[in-house]
Amino acid sequence: MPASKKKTVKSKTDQIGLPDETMMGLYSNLLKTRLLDERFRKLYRQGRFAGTYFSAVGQEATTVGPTYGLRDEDLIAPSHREIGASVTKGVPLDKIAGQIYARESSPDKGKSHPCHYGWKAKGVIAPSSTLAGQTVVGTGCAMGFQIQKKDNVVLAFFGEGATARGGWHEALNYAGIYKLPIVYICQNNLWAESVPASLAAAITDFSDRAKAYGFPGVTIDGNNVFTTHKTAVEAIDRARKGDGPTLIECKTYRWYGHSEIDPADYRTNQELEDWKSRDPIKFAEKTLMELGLLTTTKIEALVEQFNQEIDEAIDAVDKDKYADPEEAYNDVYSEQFPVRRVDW
Ligand SMILES: Cc1ncc(C[n+]2csc(CCOP(=O)(O)OP(=O)(O)O)c2C)c(N)n1
Repeated sequence: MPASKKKTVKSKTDQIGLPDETMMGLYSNLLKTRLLDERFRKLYRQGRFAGTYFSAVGQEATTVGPTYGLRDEDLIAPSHREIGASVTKGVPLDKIAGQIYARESSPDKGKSHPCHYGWKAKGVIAPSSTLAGQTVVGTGCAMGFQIQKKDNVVLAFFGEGATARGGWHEALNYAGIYKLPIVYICQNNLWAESVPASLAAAITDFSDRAKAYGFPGVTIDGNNVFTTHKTAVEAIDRARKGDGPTLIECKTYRWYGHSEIDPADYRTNQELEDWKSRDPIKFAEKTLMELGLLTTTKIEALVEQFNQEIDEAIDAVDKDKYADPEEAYNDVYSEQFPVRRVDW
């Protein structure tokens, strides 16, 4: 065969197309998110904090990949399962744990749900309890960036169930018209509580919804962190250049119930086992080991380091006191709420 016709076999690194440092950074954030998430599940079961806990175990690559490499000034508009976005954006672990424990030092002074992670200094907007609420707020923030002529972007996260909400469609329609700098990331984990995706929409690929609003939609493997990162980077570049939004649908799966109080008995063991065999962490580990970037010893060292950071963060918030009840009135309105005490 003439030299010019020879097939060049690309190395694995070339196939992935990411620098070693980026691949390792992605993996570290995946691992830290998994360890933190599993720890919160355990603490909830021990009765150490109130409410419930929404685990994102199994879906970490959908949040870590897109968030990795963002600027502090770029914004995250999260829903209830984006612990990985906060970890990757660099929100201090004691702020994340503070939210879980609803203590005085928590970002919202204990007002909201344990999994409503927000932290202004790192550009994570506090989530809204109303599904897709932060898709609307995030779209407004993207409009703000455009008006201010800033080349920052917003990443808005939600589940496939939330895409049925009216506000979600209005937000995407608006963003399409004005070519706003926003990337919409749908985590299609097949279930919205106990409602299967097939009963929430008559389409299989939720990225199809983008067609109606005049911008690109793409469906990807949400358990491959290298894919979620690369796809998001392309969409983020488009958004920064003023070319408008992208809708990325990540096919993924949550391993546990909707929250810790849900036994998830509406799904089959087979379905769960199939998805567990596609664990995003194990996939990244296998890839990095094949590339010679990771060893079992290195993994053990990272686990030890992250567990220590998690221990320290939890010890700190555990000792903290609950916020004064009057904090409920603060940071709610732009001006101080006039009523300081209510006698019930
Ligand atoms: C408007 C509204 N309806 C219902 C709820 C209660 N609720 C919270 S999460 C959830 C399921 C959301 O499913 P999906 O959007 O697919 O996200 P997932 O939980 O699967 O990550 C529901 C029904 C809510 N918060 N807001």
